[in-house]
Amino acid sequence: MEQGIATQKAPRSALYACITMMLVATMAQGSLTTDAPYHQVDRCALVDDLQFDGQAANASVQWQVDLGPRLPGSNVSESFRQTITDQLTTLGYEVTQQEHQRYDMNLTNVFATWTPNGTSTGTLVLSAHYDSRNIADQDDNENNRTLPVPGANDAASGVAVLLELANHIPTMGLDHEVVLFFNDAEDQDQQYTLGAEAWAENLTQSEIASTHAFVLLDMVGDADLQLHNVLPGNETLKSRVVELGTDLGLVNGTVDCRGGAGLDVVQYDTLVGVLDDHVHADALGIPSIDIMDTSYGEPKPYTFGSYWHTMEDTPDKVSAESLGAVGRLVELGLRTQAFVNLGEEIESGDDHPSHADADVEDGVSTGSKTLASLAAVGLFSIIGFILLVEWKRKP
Ligand code: 1BN
Ligand code: ZN
Repeated sequence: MEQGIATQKAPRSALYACITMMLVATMAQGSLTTDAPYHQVDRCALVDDLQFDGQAANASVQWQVDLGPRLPGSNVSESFRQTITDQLTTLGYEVTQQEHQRYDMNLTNVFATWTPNGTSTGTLVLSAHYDSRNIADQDDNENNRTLPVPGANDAASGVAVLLELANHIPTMGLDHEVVLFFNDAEDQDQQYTLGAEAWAENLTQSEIASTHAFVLLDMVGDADLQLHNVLPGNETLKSRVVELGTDLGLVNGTVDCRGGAGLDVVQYDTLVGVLDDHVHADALGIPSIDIMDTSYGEPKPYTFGSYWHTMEDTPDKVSAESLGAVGRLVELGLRTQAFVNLGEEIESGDDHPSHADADVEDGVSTGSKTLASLAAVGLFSIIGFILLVEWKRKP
C-alpha cells in the first residue's frame, strides 16, 4: 500500500515539474521572439501599422528654416538646441551636449538617448546635421554666394525625420539603446563633418564595440526623392535598406508588400562617393550608412544638384511624401532590427572584417539563444512525454 502511494506520487510530481519546465521554456522562447533577428521578422505584417507622420516632419522643416540660419555658435543654433532639448526630454530621452572648438568655431553636438527598460543590448546611433551652410557658394547669382543657405533639405530634412521618429521610438519595444545624434558643423565653408569627427574622436573602445551601427540621414526631403548608394558604407545595411525600400514600394521593378509596383526612389544601382558625417564612424569599423539623395534639383556637374548649396534650398523643394517615405523606411528598419546585430548571418562584402568578426560573435549568440530555447522546449517535451507514458503504464 505504502509502496503503491509512493509509485503514484513520484510520477505525479515529476509530471508537475515537467509541466513547469515546459511553461518556463515556452515563456523563454516567447520573450526571445520579441527581439527576433531581422531575417526572422515578417516585415510585411508591420507595414500597414507604421506611424511616421510625413506632414509633421514637413512642419519641422518649415520651423527650422523659419528660425534662420543654424550657424555654429549662433543664437539661432542655441535656440534650436533649447527647443529640441525640451521636446525630447518631455518624451523621456536623456539629452546631453558636447562642446568642441574646431578652427574658429564653437560647435555643439546634441545627443538624445532612449534607453529601454531592463537590459540594453548595445547602441544604435541615428544622426543628422542640424547646422545649415554659411555660404550659398553654388548659387548662380554671384551676389548670393556669401549668404547663408535656408537649408531646408541640406540640414532640416534629416533633423525633421529624427524628431518625428523620436515620437515613436519609446513605444517600439526595442531592446537596445537608440541615440539621436544631432551633429553640428557638417557644412561650413571648406570645413565638413566637424561635429561627427569630434564625436568619433571621443568614443572609447568599449563604446565603439557596443555600437551596432551609425545611420546618417542627409538631404532626405527632396520632393523628387532619389536615394543613392553612398560610398563608403556597410554592405549589409545597404542591402537591408533596399529590402525595406522594396517592402514599402520604393524600388523600381519590384512588387511591394501590398502588391503594388515600386517607385524609383531607392536607386542603389547608382554609386556615389560622399565624404559625409558617417565616414568617421565607418573609419572606426562601426557599420555605417548615409541615406542620402545626391541629386537635388537639375543635375549639375561636380555638385549634388542645382539647388545644393544655393538660396534655392527652400521648404517648397521638400515634401511631406519624401520625408514620410524615408521616415517609414527607418521606422520599419527599427521595428525589424534591420540596423542591429549586423553579423547575425554572414553576408558578403562587409567593409570591415575586424568589426564583422565581432558582429558574427554577437550574431551567433543571438542565433544560438533562439536555438537553445527551441532545443529546451523540445527536450522538456520529450522528457514530459516519456514520464507521462511511464506514469500511465504503472498499475
Ligand atoms: C554633404 C551635404 N556634404 C555637404 N552637404 C558634404 C560634402 C561637401 C560632400 C562637399 C562632398 C563635397
Ligand atoms: Zn551641404
